[in-house]
Amino acid sequence: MSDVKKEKAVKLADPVAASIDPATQEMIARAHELGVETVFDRAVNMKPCVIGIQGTCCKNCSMGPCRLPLPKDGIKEDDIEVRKGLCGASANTIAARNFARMVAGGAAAHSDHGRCVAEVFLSVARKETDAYQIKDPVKLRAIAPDFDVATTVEVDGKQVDRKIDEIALEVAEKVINEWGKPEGELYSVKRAPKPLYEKWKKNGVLPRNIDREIVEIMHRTHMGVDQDYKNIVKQCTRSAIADGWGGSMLATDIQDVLFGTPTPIQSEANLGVMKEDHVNIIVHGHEPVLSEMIVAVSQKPEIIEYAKSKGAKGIQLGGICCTANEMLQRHGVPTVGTFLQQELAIITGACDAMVVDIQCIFQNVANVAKCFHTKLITTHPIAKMEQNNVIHIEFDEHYALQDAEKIIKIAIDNFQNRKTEVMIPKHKSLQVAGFGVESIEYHLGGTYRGSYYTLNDNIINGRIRGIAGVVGCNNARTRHNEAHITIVKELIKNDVIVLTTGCNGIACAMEGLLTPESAAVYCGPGLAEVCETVGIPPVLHLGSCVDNSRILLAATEVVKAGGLGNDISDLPAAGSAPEWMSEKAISIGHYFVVSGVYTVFGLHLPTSGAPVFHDYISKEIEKLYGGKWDVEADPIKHAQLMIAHIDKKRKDLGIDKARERVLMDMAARQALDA
Ligand code: SF4
Ligand code: MSK
Repeated sequence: MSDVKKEKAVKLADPVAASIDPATQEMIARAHELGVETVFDRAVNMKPCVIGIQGTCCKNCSMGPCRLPLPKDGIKEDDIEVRKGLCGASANTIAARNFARMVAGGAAAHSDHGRCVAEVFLSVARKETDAYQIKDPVKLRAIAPDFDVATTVEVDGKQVDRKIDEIALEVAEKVINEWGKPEGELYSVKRAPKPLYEKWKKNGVLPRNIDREIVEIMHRTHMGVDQDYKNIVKQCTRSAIADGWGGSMLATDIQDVLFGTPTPIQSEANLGVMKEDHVNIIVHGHEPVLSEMIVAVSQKPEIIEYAKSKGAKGIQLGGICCTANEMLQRHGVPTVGTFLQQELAIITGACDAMVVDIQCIFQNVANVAKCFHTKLITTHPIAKMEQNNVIHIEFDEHYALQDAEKIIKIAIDNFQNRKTEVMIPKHKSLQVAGFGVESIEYHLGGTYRGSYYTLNDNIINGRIRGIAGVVGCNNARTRHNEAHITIVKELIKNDVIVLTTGCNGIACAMEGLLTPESAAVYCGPGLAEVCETVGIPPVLHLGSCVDNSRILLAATEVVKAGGLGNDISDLPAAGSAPEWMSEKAISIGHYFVVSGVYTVFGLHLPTSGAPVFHDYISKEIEKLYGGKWDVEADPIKHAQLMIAHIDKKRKDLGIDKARERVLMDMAARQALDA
């Protein structure tokens, strides 16, 4: 049936060693039974390149690849003179160039996603499409001032609200300009705490426009251009800020305006959400522009009737990766799985169509789909596949509903073509997702003060020890979900509240950590008390990869609420990507770091072959921005590093001993600030 049986001496993954998740283990075993190869098998058969892991292989010109492994006896004083590429590039230069190119790749992915959403918003504002509407005019009015767009106008000497259509058009034109405006700086960098903005200004890293910063990385890392690792890091800092505080933040804001700002919503997660007697449509990727339409069309009575006419009981939508997070946070569509479960969803035999847009899609899903009846549909002009079983239906926002209907009908028509016995694992968990800056304020803010004061008070009195942003992918080089779950459990056990996005959010959902009830089971007494009092989970799911911008803005709100210093770097907070794999993760990590966050990555960082460069981003950079990189593969040590950092910040703030709840008045807050 597949490649596995054809090839000789191919090792198969041990399901239990490959994942902590029982549904995943069952499906890996099922794949072996059916002879279908998955990423877990490929990971045991192909070893990664050691020099690539160290970050010191350069292929930026055809005199290379030049490979500079770390000498077994360590580096010497004259390292940059003796360990070098044909052009003389040192290990530091090569590792910094590779690192910067990863930031460029990640920033480009997030920001091009943002551009696509901004283009749809402009079409809506220009009334060129009626498939989308402005679902959250309140959010549009709230963000308009960030773009110097007035929300009121003077009439007869009085200020009255401007029409929402006028605001939309003006904001849309300003937003689309952020990718290529010829002068000035990005509007949204001013949303950062003032001291952070001043640090960026002083260090010359304020982004000018989004595209330019990415292009400049590609130029500066071309053969024979920038050869000073510190100067290269400066540019990747500017590009990372253009991602987190630019392209990603714009994507999040405009998606909220168009599709609605998420509010907490209940759903389920894991492969067990698929239903044997329903048409199962799985949407995978990142951009909600398509998935919003799929959700809308799948709920139409005539479409449900059509599904029934083909023998199905209904339509079951499900998501994988960040499209899952987008559909979950706004509509409660259940999550089928993380990045590493995409092939497994097809192997259930019940996936009638997998619809993909952009990012994190394995090319091998096409090979797996060939073994089943599954229709694999690509929808984005920049993301096609070479296999001949893939259908391409290019999604056009001007005909959004028609395109979505066409796709859903293909899935429905395919329901009767199932050929392999269906096996859907029973495992699924309840989850509450859909948190954001606004809903954290609602749940954890004082009702009469309407801000983050209650959260801050609970941090000051020690019930909440600190805040962790734990995000990012899965990686087949490590046991699926093990580091995600171990780290998050260790943090909440120690009263650290966790903000999550991306595949970490999905992993936590699968483990049942996104329910308020989990607080009593897994949290330390302080965090458990807060969660039980306000009815929130100890792990707050803030959405997709671009929604890491929500974490930046939530941290900014905590700073604004007072009592915890003047900048993000003063907060008892830390970041983590336990099982990272993508270039986007490196861009996110870097914008966390240069926003003042101590950020720990699991597995390894592609910097170990250049210890001087590694020291720069993991030590010296803290003096410039207040945050720094760290790397720790052991999940308990990883969490403990974060907790130690949080405790250090508590000590610096003078709140390390204040374990009893003290109601803070303004004078007390100011005294803490002083
Ligand atoms: Fe080698 Fe220099 Fe070319 Fe890189 S740019 S491949 S180090 S010669
Ligand atoms: S989907 S980038 S594997 S988090 Fe955003 Fe998951 Fe990482 Fe893709």
